[in-house]
Amino acid sequence: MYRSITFIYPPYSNIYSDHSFQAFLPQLGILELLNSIKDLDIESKYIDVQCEERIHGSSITTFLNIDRLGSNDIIGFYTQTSMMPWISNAINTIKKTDPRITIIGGGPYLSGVFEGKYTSLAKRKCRSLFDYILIGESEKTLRSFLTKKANSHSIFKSERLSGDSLKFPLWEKAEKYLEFYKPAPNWIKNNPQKSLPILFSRGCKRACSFCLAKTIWKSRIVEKNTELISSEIPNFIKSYGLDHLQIWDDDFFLLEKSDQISEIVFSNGKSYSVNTAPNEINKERVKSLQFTNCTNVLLGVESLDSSIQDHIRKRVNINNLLQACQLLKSADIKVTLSFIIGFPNETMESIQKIKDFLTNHKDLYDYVLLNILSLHPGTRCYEFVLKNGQFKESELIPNTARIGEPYSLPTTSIFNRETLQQLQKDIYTNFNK
Ligand code: B12
Ligand code: SF4
Repeated sequence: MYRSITFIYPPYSNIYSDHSFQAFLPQLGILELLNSIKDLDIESKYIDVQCEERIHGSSITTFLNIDRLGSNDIIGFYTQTSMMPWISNAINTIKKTDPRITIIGGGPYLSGVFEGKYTSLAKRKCRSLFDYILIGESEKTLRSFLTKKANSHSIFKSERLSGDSLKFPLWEKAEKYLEFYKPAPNWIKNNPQKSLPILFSRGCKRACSFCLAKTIWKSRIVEKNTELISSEIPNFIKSYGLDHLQIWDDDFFLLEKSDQISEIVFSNGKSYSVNTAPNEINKERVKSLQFTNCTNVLLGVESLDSSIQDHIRKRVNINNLLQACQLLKSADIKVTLSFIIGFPNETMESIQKIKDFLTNHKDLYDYVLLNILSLHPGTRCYEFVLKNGQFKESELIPNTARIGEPYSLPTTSIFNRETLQQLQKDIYTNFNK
């Protein structure tokens, strides 16, 4: 039986780091895992490396000093593609310092590698790095792993939870980091509220070619049950003295319970923000958002080029976008537009379409988010790039040479990484208010 486990949320995102948008959000999945094992007799901890570095001003080397981590039977890593160079370095350091520690991993990157195709090299690398790997939703699997002690298999496929067992996260484990958990600073500056992120579901019905949602959660959406939602929202608001809930579900309007959620947050006298796609916005929905005090809507647009839209299968066009922005702005709801650049068929013209929209319609949005595409193993976009011979798999696998900088590979030969970063910087600087 294991006695102690520490979960690590590694640093590095592709969010442009010099820009004022530095979102410190907790890793909700880890907080939910901690919730699922809190009744076991196991000491559990949550470490957010980026926050720790802010608190202690430490570097990766001091952070990895085992004294800081304390004694652990198990160290568990959340994995994202962009974090893999840091993680592999961290694991090698931990193994050298104390080889008795069991290293486990879970999260999007590992799920993509073991559920996707064309990833034999990544599989081999991951198998040698982690002692045990849990793929997909891990609550049930982690419990049996911790209590039964692992068997001889090193890869565990997780079972899905039902809506009854989806709890709100165990925030107490992250309380020391709360001051860092912010949405975009603009929201804070213009509207200093106490807000925390939350999810009511897992999964997405859509299957955009660059996204891992389907690989991790399958295409069925599992939502929290109504009783849990009605009892947990008020408790959550009360426990943390919240003014605002950031609802981070992949697409709020794909939830069957979206109306109920809005009403419950509203009846507790609080405001909220949601993410969705422009083609989900209509008059009736905007009316209901306005009535229930939804103050911010993030629209996932990705691209304004029709051939890229066909490729990624998001099915958004400029007319949807214009109409959605007009409806939201006329209801006095703040609009964040989220784009991605660096798709396999990206051109300077396709990026120009984003710039033109932002220049010509300044009154229709408030904030812009623009990320450079990272190719994630397990996605159709990754397979497409490999099949077309744009890159070899060995070039796509994160390697330790990139420690210290966000990992993102340009997926088209006409843009190198620096050009994409410069374009990203220009758009952030010119279009965020
Ligand atoms: C909210 C969100 C964000 C937020 C906050 C991220 C955060 N701190 O959690 C913001 C806006 C900051 C963000 C930024 C980015 N994100 Co994001 N984000 C999400 C989103 C929508 C929800 C994350 C979440 O809470 N999921 C729900 C929880 C319950 O699931 P989970 O995190 O996967 O955890 C479960 C399991 O994976 C597993 N598990 C997780 N960790 C561990 C560890 C162990 C040891 C074990 C056993 C199990 C385990 O158990 C958990 C409980 O079931 C996901 C999509 C999605 N639906 O998951 C994308 C997603 C995670 N993001 C993604 C990306 C690419 C990014 C960015 C790199 C974008 C960019 N280019 O800038 C940055 C990276 C920032 C960063 N350092 O995290 C990708 C990651 C793909 C990949 N292979 O890396 C995802 C999957 C979306 C996609 N496109 O496919 N993101
Ligand atoms: S709508 Fe969002 S979460 Fe759903 S598949 Fe597309 S990018 Fe992923």
